[in-house]
Amino acid sequence: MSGDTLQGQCRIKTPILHPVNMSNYPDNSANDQPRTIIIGDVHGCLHELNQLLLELVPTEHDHLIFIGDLIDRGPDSAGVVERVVELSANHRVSLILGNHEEKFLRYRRHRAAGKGVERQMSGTEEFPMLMERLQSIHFEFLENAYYTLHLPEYRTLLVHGGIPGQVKFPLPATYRYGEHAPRDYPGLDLLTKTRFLDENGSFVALNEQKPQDQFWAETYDGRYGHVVFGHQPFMEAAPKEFPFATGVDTGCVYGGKLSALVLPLAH
Ligand SMILES: [Mn+2]
Repeated sequence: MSGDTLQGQCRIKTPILHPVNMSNYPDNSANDQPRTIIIGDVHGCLHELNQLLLELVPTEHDHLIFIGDLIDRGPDSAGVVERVVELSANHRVSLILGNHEEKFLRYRRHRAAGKGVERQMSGTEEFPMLMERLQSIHFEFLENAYYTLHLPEYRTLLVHGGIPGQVKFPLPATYRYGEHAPRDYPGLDLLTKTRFLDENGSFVALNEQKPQDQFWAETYDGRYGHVVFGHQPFMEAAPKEFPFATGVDTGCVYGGKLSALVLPLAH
C-alpha cells in the first residue's frame, strides 16, 4: 500500500444481505427480525461508519459486531471509538479485538507502568492523542473485546485475523481479552494477526512471508465452523468468500469501502 492512500478516500458500501452459504445461513430476512450485523475494519473512518449506520438503521434487537481495528490510519480514530461506545448504550454491540486495539491496550499498560517501555513500540503515533481523548468508559469497552466470538446458531466463529495452523486450545469457543490471556492459551493472540501460513500450516510473521506461503483462509478446512474475519483488506465490491471463511475488510481506509455483512435470522 503506498503512503498516499493512507488518508483514505473512504467510500461507502451499501450493506448487503449476504448469506455466506445457504445451508449454514437459512434465508429468513424479514426486516422486522433481529439481525446480526458484522462490520469490517473501520480504521478511523468515522464518516463512512456514520453513513453505513444510516443505511443499516440498527434496531434495539440487532447485534452489531465490529470485526476489529476501529483505530489507526484513518482521519478520526478517537471519534470512531466514541461513536461505537455511544452505540453500545442503546444497542447490543460487540468488538472483536483487532491487532491495533491489542497494541494500543499494550501501550496503555506500559505507560501506566511508568518504565518507558511504550517509547520502544513502533506504530504508536496516534496513541498519545487517543490516551488524551478517550475516557474510562472507552477503555473499558476496548478491554472487553473478544479474541474470538462463537455464534453457534450460525455455526460461525469471528476473529480479527485468522486461524493459525496449530491451535492448542478448544475451538470453536468464545475468548475475551480481559478474561483469557495468551499465557494460559498459547497462540490465542495469533488469531488477531494471522495472515499467511507456511508449508507446515504454521503462522508466518508479517516480515517473514515467502512466496510459497498461503493465505490462511485458502487452506482452512472449516473444522471450527465458518470463520468471519477482517485484518486483510480485499479491494472488492463485497466481502471476500473462501470455502469456509468470509473476509469483511474491504479496505475502506485504503480507498475501498466499509462493508457490513448482515446475517439473516438463525433458527
Ligand atoms: Mn488488522
